[in-house]
Amino acid sequence: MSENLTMKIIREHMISTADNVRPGEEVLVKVDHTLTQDATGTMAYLQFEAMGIPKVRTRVSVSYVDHNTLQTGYENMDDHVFLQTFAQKHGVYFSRPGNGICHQVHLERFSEPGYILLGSDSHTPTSGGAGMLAIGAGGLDVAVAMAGGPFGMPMPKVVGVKLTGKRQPWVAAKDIILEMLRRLTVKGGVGKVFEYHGDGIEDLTVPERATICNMGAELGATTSIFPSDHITLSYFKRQNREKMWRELGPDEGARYDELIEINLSELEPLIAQPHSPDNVATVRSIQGLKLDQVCIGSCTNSSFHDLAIAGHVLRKKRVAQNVQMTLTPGSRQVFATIARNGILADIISAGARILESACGPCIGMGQAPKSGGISLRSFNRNFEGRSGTPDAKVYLCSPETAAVSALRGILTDPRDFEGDYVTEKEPEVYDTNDTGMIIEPSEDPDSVEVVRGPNIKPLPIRGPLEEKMEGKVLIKVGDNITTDHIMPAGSKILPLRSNIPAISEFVFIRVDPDFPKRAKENNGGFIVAGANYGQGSSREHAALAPMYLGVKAVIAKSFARIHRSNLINFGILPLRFADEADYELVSSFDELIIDDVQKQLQSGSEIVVRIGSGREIKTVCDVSERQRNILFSGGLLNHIKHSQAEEGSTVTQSAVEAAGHLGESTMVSSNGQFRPGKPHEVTSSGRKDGESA
Ligand code: MIC
Ligand code: SF4
Repeated sequence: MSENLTMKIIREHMISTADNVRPGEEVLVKVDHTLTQDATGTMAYLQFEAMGIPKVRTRVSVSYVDHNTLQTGYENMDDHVFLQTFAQKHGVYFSRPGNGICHQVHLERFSEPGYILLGSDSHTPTSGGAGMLAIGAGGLDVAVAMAGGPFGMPMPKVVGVKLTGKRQPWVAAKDIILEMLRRLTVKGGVGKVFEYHGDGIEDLTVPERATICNMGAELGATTSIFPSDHITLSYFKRQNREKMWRELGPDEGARYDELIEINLSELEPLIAQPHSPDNVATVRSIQGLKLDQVCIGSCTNSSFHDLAIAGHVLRKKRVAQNVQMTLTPGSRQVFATIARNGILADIISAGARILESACGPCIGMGQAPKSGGISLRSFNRNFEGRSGTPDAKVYLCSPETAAVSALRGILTDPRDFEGDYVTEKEPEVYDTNDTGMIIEPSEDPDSVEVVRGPNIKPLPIRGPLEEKMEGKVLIKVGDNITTDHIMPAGSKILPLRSNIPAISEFVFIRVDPDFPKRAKENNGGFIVAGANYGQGSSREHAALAPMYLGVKAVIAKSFARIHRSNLINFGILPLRFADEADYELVSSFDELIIDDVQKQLQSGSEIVVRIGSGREIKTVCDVSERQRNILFSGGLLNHIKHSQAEEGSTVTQSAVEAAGHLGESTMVSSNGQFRPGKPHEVTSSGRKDGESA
């Protein structure tokens, strides 16, 4: 049967006895690469440490520092030093602060077609631009993968996205993904992988493909992927990693669960309006909007091409007086390249403020707009308050639209730019010297001491699932609640990521400032929500901190994938209204009771919830056997410990057992075996590099 690329990679990595896993049923896969960033990484490594395993068992694991780079107190550098020493001791590569945004650097220096990457960041799918199956997850899932355990996810449906035609000048890759969001919305990708194919993909370089895969996260998708073809090969050559390339694509006439077609010739510049990435309009239809800020950067749009086009537009010109403009190169490699060839000088002369290669304004780490300000950004998320200014209005567009608009001071369709569209050619070979910036694991791990500053607090763990759950509805929220609503980020809160008692004081504060106090006064309780609860980031703190405050269950119309797994991993029941209309029956502060929770969960997926007055509603807890056991134990870490105690086995084996079971062909990479740019022998499927799938 003609197979699509996604299914080829999943099939090769599947750890399962069942041949036919249907979409939605849990599938367990072996993980080849992991990545973490500093805001999720500290917790993930503490969890890995709790499993007692000395060295990661993946083919390659990388720890990046890119989020918490504004150091206004000791906390962030405490985390950086912990991460650096931990990586050296436990077999992990460490990408230093300043080396770039995790997704951009992973694409450049580590990506490998046909492999599975699991990252504790929702934009991990960026490496799908180079033919990887790259999936975002909570830190605990990544910790288990580093311990050699498989990753469980609902078997996705594979949607074929056929690109035809050719873009007009000034129409960017960003406009393709904005078109997807316009058509499908932030819920449209839940449970799906988007696989791009068709003649139109010839029109896209790897970094452009990566932009599309990156922002596929905003569709709620499991991931997005492009084939690995001659365009991928030319990118790998520029990265001095030609030997790590292999050709990989769907079979001729491959079958997809659904099909979407986009004619690139008909596309025009698009923009996402406040406060959701799917609130898409044409730039033309709202042009003229007066701007206060323009930011180019983030893991979506900070590649060489993105900055080169900005340089071309800004050359010998000045940014409008009413606009503050910032520019963030995605990586040191990109930064060095534009510095050497003069593009950076053009951008500086135009008056843009240059920021270090990191997430920066995208996550509210500085550069908050003025009050009520209008900010135009080449980023991927514009949730209310995320910029650091509660009443700012953030619009998302391509670097092309951003640069042209920065000059005029008003939102402008880039096709109205007075000059030609000139794309600077990518360098034949980038600066690929990683020495000292990507630090290799120590060859003498015993001699490395892991440094823990006062910001590193122990991990809180919940007790096992109770017999009966009762408590108040602590908050009732609507549809599309993001993890930024639940656990905000920004420069004040992000430094507390490794200190759960402190960060829990901020849960839901932008929605209801009294939430933490109320949760504590009531010894926890329930959250009631609409559809797509927990969309957006992968931050497990949006489950972990509510768990710390005593939240027992979330009852919602539906959940976003990563957040739902995070809830389970931390022992919070994710309950779905069996009848969505029942959402109306529950109010804030209602007393809810779930009798015999364990029995109910044991005997099926239906869980009956009593509302204080006596009325009953039916909810569904559709979890796999593995997830049910995790919930019984009160979370994944507890479950790992229980498995160990029961079997009397080593933590190493039981940690893996807890998450499923280990296939025979575990990938083992010894320290220093993997070198960016160097080929290596053993692949996850037992193939030799270079052999096609
Ligand atoms: C984001 O873009 O929201 C983040 C910050 O990168 C998060 C991760 C985090 O909260 O640490 C994500 O996308 O997963
Ligand atoms: Fe960083 Fe923003 Fe990308 Fe998240 S979306 S990884 S905060 S640049």
